[in-house]
Amino acid sequence: MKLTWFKKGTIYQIYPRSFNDSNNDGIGDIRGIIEKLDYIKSLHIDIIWLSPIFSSPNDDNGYDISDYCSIMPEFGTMEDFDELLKETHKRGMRLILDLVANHCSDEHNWFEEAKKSKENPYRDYFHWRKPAADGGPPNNWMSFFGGSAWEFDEVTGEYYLHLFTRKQPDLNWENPKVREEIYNAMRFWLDKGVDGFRMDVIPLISKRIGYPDAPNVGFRKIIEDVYANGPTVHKYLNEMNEKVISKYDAFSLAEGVGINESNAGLYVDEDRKELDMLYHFDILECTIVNGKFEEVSPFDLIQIKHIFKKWRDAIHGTGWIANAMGNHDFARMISRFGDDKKYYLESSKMLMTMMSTQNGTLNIYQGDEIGMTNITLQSIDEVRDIQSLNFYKENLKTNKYSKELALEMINKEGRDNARTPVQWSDEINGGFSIQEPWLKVNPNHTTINVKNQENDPDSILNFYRQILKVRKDHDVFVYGDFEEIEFNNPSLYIYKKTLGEEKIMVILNFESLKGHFEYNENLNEVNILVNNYKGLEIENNRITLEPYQGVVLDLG
Ligand code: TEU
Ligand code: CA
Repeated sequence: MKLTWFKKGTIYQIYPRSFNDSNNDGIGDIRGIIEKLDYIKSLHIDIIWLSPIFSSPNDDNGYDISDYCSIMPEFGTMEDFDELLKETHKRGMRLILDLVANHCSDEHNWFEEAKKSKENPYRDYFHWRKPAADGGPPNNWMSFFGGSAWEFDEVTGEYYLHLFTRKQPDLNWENPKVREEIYNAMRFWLDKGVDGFRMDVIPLISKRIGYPDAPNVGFRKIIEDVYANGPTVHKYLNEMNEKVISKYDAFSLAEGVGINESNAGLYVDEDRKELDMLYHFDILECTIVNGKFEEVSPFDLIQIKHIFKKWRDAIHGTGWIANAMGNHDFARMISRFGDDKKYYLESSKMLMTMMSTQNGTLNIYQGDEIGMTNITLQSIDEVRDIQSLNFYKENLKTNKYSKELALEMINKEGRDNARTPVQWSDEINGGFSIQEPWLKVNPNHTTINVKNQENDPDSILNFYRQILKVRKDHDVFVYGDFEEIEFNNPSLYIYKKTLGEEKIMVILNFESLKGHFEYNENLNEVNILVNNYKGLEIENNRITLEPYQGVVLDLG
């Protein structure tokens, strides 16, 4: 296994709209990010990933791009971006952008041309099909955000494909011109000195020939078997690597939607020269049985252990993954996996201890470093996310759930939870902006905020700093061989990791009760590297853990 800067690196994801508003118009922006670069650096971050910053009508907050080589005016100018890149590099960090190449905006010039006529030179940039015999959509494909994945276009009498909203038409990757356009956009940013890309829904770019109907199975299975992993996906990723990425000191991080442990290697095995790493959805979706808002299952530690194990095995020695417990598409990690009330501090730090000691690149999402929690929006008027709004609208038609319940479901799993403005201080709007922000600030900003935590040595923020520094100093955290202890223990997660002379043991208690663990060696003398409590009860070979206690012991 080759050791590289991006493998050992810690990635910090910024959702620019919600990060920091420098000109007080209620929307986060690039200058707002520049203001906070020293803060990001203080977390021992190596790589910053920016969610899309390109021109966009914002149907899906920038994931609907209308010009790949421009900056969204709300976020600033190209000069602002150049300065951000320069200032990031000056601090020894890297910057990657979010490449949304499966689809663009319906307001992109390509689509505006394409819909003019069947003969238009841009027509073939998209997927157009004749209506079915009854005039309905060409097949039964459903959009990720509800409703048919096909939209009828009156002018030419055909349907176009959109796996996301109707304002996000899918690009036709079979067309070499489309691929060249995307590669050129990549080159534009790489030539500026950008260090790589996070690749949005990249497994979806190749569509199945003949657009066959999806079978009647769960949506996740449909994604894997029908939407993702199409027949030409590897050919094009290989081409993209050869023609673009490999020419620069840059890397690619794939959003692994529809990728499972059996086909992951095809995307990230080093000798295949496609992508550098991927993050999978198994942890992120482990409580979601099928649909986003429905069938939520309780959190289960044994399941988490299985997921980490299966991914370690899948790519061991050949490929690489990134690990994430949260991002802009999911509710807040502490609210989903920890205890955001009584053991708020302890469980936040314990989860971070688990994440920082897993093999793989670590992905952190803005605000998780201060333990930001879910928000309770009071009415549908406060909801901003298109996925939640579509779910609500769809439900009004079907009346499957009461309006109150639908809002409750949105509050539990909706993406706005992760998108509320970052809480910098206890001031108005959490110090994000003086102007009313585009999405409500969590009222708990009066207690949960960066400023408070800066001054508190026991804060989540300072714990993140401490453990990320330890991770940086100990390669065993990232590359160590993993040995599972008491795998079937449903309350404790225990593992040893070894790399050369370095040897650590991680013990994590996932319960709000004390936990006990007996080891086959005397532990009295061991050095404690990380601990989310002040002390640790050790008696010879027996350890007693406090609720949600997590420790890393140095056995070396
Ligand atoms: O997400 C793709 C994706 O699979 C998500 O739609 C995911 O299933 C869902 O959000 C979980 O609730 C990417 C982006 O991360 C997301 O923000 C975009 O909306 C989407 O692609 C379309 O570009
Ligand atoms: Ca602004």
